[in-house]
Amino acid sequence: MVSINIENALNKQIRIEAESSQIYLSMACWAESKGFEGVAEFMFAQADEEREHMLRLLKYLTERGGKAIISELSKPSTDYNSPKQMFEEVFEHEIFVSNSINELVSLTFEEKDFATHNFLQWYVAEQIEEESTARTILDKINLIGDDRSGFYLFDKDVRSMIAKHSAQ
Ligand code: OFO
Repeated sequence: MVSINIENALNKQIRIEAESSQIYLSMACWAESKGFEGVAEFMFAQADEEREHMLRLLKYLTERGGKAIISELSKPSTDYNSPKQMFEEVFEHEIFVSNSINELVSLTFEEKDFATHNFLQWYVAEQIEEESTARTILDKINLIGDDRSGFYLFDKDVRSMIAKHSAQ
């Protein structure tokens, strides 16, 4: 059985993961509308992954005798100035999520809930992975600079990162 504090914190994280999925879905739509098909595919895959993260939390909470709450979600941005600005937002968002996971882990120590602590280790590792992916993509964008033809290759390159990311 989880404590009420852990239940509330897990529900907060369920909402954050669901919002992450919406954010990436919105980014996928923007990328598609601008002709960045590889980026759009990458974002659709990210949105699916975030939904999986949400479901994994929800199932764990239910399994431990807590009540999962499905709440309303904030509306994500629908417009971006450039792929660069969009991926900067991805990076910032993933740092925000990592901080939230870290707070949750620290709460499990306070509550002496070592089962939830173990469960959350998967998320700690996943966040390292996601921050690193966003950083790699931003590095690529910075290398391209203003070279418009470079964006064609960039788009293909980002598409190829989908398989690698989900295979891990
Ligand atoms: Fe759920 O991993 Fe990103 O946010």
